[in-house]
Amino acid sequence: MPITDAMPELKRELKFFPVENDNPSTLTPEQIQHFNENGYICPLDVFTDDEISIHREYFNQLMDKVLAEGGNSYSINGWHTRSGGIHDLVTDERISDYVQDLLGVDLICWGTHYFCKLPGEEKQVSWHQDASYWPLSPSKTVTVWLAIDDASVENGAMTVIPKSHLHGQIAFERSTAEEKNVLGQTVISPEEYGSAPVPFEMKAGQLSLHSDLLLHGSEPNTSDRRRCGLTMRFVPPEVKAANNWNQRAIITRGEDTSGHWVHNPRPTNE
Ligand SMILES: O=C(O)CCC(=O)C(=O)O
Repeated sequence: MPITDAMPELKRELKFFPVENDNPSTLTPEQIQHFNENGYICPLDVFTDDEISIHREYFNQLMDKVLAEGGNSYSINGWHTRSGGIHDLVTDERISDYVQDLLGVDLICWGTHYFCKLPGEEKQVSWHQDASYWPLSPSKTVTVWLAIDDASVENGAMTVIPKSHLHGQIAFERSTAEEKNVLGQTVISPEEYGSAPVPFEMKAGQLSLHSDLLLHGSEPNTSDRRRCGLTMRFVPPEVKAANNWNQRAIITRGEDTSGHWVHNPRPTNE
């Protein structure tokens, strides 16, 4: 299948924009150079064991509710506008400090999604570029992947192809049923687009940062340990969204200088 345009009413500019920041406040210049050259930074420390265990307990309660309603461990998608606990994570100053060094002083979070692989689960996340799924332009989303549980190769850590973000949009196919893909697209032969795959092995409470053009995916969880991560998607105000995706935003730092994004305050009715 050829590359399709997820955003017919707005022509998308899909290429990597290197970060230019000579005076980072939290990341080191070497980490920013690594992001530009490889498309990611991993791992970074954020939450203590005590802090992340509170966020884990919060997720456990959300998931109990979702499972009781017939959902599954991937159903908690886009809940940042209705869930105080997720709102608190995306507005955490330590996370904003990291993201600010890549995207600037004005930050918008437009999406969140828990990817929770249960012990022994057969589902995978097939190789993909986030930007191919999203009606956004230009391709400047940085994803924070926060480890809610420890992530290792055995329990299906997210794995990336370094340098693949430098190829612009890469052709993909619709995933087959046999793949058991959590999502819907598959890039064939990812190894052609960068260096050897790197698994993001992390301790709970650590996070990674990746470009929306970086090829990544994850294998089934062959262990008896759950692997849950929360993705949080951040953009600078210049990024525009189609399909009303601008309605789901939280301005997490600074202001929306474009006036495009609709800010959702912390929900009070949880
Ligand atoms: O958590 C995973 O296994 C995949 C996450 C992912 O695909 C993403 O962050 O876009």
